[in-house]
Amino acid sequence: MIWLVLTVAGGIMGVVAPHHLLTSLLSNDGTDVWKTMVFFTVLAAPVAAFVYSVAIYSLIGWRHRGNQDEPPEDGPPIRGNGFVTGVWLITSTVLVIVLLVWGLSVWSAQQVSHPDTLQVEVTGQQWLWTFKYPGTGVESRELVLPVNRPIEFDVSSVDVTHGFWPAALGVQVDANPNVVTVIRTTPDRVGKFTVRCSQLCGLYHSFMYAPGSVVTSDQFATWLQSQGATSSAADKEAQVSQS
Ligand SMILES: [Cu+2]
Repeated sequence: MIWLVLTVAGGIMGVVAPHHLLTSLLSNDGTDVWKTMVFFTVLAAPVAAFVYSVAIYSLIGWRHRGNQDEPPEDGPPIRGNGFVTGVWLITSTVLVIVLLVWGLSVWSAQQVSHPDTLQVEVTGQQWLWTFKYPGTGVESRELVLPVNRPIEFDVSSVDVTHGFWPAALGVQVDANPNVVTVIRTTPDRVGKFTVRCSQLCGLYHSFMYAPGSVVTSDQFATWLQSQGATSSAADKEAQVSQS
C-alpha cells in the first residue's frame, strides 16, 4: 500500500513538476529535454517508491517495542532467493536499456546537419559571451536567432572553462579554451531567453549572462543589417527567409 501511494505520488510529480521547474522552452531540443525529464521521472517513481516503502515499513513494523530483551528473529535471507534476484536483475536491465535507447535516439537526432544551417561562433571569456555570425562580419553581445532554422553553435573560450547554457533552447555544453565544441538545435518558437554560464569560472561567474531572442527570419535579416552586416550577407539571409 505504501509503495502504491508513493508510486502514484512520484508519477504525478514527474508529470507536473518539470512543467513548473523549466523555463519556457523555445526549441525542439527544449521540448525533448522536457519529455525526457517526465519519462525518466515516471519510470524511476516505482523504483524510488519501493526503496522508501521498505524503509518506512521497516521503521514502523520492526521498531523497538518496550521491554524486549532479545531482538526479534530475522526473516529469511534474500541471498539465494532466485526469484527476488531474477526479478531485480531483469527489471534493472530492462529499465537501463529503455533509458539508453531513449537517450541515444534524442542525442542522434541532434547530430544531423541540415544544408541551411546557420552557424554561430560562441566565445566565452571572463565574464561575458560574444556571438559571431561567420560570413556576415557581425559580432554581438546578444544572441539573436531566426525561428525554425537549424543552428550550429561552435563553442569555445579564450581563458578558462565556461559553460554555454541557453536553458530555453534545451542545449548546454562546456566552452573550453582552444577547443571548438559543436552543438545543434532548432528554435521553434519566437521569444526571449537568457544565455548563462554553467561552469563556475571566477569571481563574476554569476554576472556572466547575455540576452537572447528567437525572432522571425525577416526580423533576423533586419537585425543583421542593423549590426553592420555586409550587404551580400544580409541579402543571403533575406533569400533564406523567403525560401
Ligand atoms: Cu563562465
